[in-house]
Amino acid sequence: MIDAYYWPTPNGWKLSIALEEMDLDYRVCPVNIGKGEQFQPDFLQISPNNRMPAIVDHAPPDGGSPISVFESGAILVYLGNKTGQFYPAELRKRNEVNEWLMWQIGGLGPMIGQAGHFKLYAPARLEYAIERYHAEMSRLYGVLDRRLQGREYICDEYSIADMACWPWVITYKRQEVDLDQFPDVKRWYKTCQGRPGLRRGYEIGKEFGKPGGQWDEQTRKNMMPQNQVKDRNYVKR
Ligand SMILES: N[C@@H](CCC(=O)N[C@@H](CS)C(=O)NCC(=O)O)C(=O)O
Repeated sequence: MIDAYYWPTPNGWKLSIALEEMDLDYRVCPVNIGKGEQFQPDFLQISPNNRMPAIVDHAPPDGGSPISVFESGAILVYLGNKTGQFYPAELRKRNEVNEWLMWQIGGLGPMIGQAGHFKLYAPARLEYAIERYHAEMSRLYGVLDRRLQGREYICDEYSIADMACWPWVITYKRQEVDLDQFPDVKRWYKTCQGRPGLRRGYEIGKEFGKPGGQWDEQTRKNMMPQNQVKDRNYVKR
């Protein structure tokens, strides 16, 4: 049994999609990030970065005591290793999956996140920041589009790299990305969407509410480190 510390957001969906695609036994432990549950001491023991997703695997492959994992990329690698699914064992194939997984973790996710932040959530409209992150996001869409030319999935077969990237591309409409400019991303996006496991994963926790829309005062406090500096003295500078 795996405890899935989760909230339905792009990073959270990576976990729920992997759990469903890999047909794993799990239970959802909701972490309402808008309400600040990522700062609960028990959760910080598992995820010291005060971010979800995280997992606790009560039946780890080595048969030992439960293992906790934070960071979505580390979780996908852990689950790929545990199940032997969507994470090829062969050196060169695994290396490619690692490259594209790390590309998502270090690039696509954070840059789309910043683009969305300045476009949708910043208290003031900052043209420079909006333009900078929109341009970087578009560049990354272009990189993905070129990679997908002549390929069904990001690597030889559907893998944890697709599971990491797809939940960020979902946001394309709100991010004002014209998917017609990236025809191979568009085709890949729809191919992934046709996978029953991915669709089930995307539905997990939809009753908690989807991200987006306006943030209320409490959410702004919990989700913005600059407010945490003032209000909780949690983040120091
Ligand atoms: N690098 C982390 C990022 C996770 C992350 O940013 N999660 C967001 C939701 S998508 C979160 O928990 N936010 C809570 C907060 O900002 O305090 C990962 O890939 O797991």
